[in-house]
Amino acid sequence: MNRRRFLHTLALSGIAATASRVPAIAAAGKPFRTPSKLLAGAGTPLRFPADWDGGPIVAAATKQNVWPDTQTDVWTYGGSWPGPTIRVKRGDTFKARMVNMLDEPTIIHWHGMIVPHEMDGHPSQAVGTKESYNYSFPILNRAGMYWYHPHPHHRTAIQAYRGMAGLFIVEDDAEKDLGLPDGGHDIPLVLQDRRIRDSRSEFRYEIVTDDDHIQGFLGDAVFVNGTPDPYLEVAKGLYRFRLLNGANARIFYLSFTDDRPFHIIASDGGLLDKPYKVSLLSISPGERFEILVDFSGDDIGTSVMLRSEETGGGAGYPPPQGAAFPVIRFDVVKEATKTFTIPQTLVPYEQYRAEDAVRERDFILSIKHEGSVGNLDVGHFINGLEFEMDRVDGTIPINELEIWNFRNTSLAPHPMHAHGVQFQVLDRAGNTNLAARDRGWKDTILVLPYQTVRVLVRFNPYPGIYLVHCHNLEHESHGMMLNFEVTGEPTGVESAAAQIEKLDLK
Ligand SMILES: [Cu+2]
Repeated sequence: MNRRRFLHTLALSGIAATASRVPAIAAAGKPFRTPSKLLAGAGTPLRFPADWDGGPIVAAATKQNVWPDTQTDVWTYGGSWPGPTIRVKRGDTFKARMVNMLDEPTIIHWHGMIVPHEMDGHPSQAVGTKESYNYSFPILNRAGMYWYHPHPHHRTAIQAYRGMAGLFIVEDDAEKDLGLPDGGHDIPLVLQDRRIRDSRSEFRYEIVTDDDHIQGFLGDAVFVNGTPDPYLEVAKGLYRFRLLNGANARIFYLSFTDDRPFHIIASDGGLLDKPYKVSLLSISPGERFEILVDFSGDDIGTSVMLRSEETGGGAGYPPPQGAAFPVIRFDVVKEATKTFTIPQTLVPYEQYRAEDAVRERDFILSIKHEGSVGNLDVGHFINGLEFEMDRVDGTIPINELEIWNFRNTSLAPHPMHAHGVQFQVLDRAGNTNLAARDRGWKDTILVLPYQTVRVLVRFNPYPGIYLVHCHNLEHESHGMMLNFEVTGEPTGVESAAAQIEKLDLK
């Protein structure tokens, strides 16, 4: 038994130890439909969203060939399933116009991007049918993969589920100098799950069971870049895969079917200081990781599957979410025409120190569930509060380092996301020896059941109203979100170049 299997066994034993505390979630997770044809060598070629053309980003109900032979009702940005990929360079000014052709309000949030409040997609900025919103902001962020999705109050979950999401990729010189795999060896992988109807005419979205309320909405089919049963033909070489968990609620526990190691090179806010070798990586809704995967030792004609493993659940462990399932198959079909190597080091960055923090604040994460099994009344809270649009729940002086304690007192995991900032993990369950997945710049951090994760946070350069919320979109839409106001004078907003210099956002 290797170490990972042993940990899973421990996790399973955790269920028994905490069974009395987990009445509703113990049987959670529909068994995942296993697309066996993936294993048989068939499937659907991985699709790639088109690059954004610079024109209006129109949110609208459309029909798309999600499956090659079927028209499916989805809501899209720019008529693209998934949304068009936006590529920008650090220091540029990004300008775009969002046009709402849905029958309900919407607004775009640029997840992970440091932007002025007016550009952030706060739900109070949502615009109605046939209205538009103009965005313009300098690109301050480090090179990395960010993303954009809707953020209207109560409707984020359904709009994202219907298909509104796209990638926002920032490039910079520090990244370019590393010579990482590029071109056809630089592949985005957007992971999502859906419940599908037999007719495939639309995706089902019905929040019905206790588990739907407590765990969030879990699908019974997985999609990568919107592709069902996906496979990708690869060469015998090194690949950079950029992973986004764009699912509403599902946490993926990724490994390869041959347990091969791979290297994590980047997290939410871009490149790490060096590559970290792992063979299992969990990714929760809203998070991004970039990994290097080497196929150079594989024989042409062979395949390896990226899968999501089953987990045991229990206190301090990932929750059970059904059986293991395949995510995407890689078919090794040819020799590589270009050779890439794994860098020894990546891009250094300022490491925050706990002793420099000027205050701490608590975010108590809780779920209220009352009533009988099968008919629970469920609420999701931060510090006992549900979101109110016009209530400001805290003020944070600009440019002061704080320690935020995310204390999960509930039986569900919460991927906690802050707007307007990239933060760093201080410790998880008191352990400052961080796993690779907790290193680097983060904007979304998974807080497991009954666990405390502490992060170091400093807002700069923009004052204004921002949000902290759970990125389990059902939890968020049920109100697990607070407003806070960053106070003080804006710093360094004369120009993007000046801001980058002052912030040392390497
Ligand atoms: Cu949550």
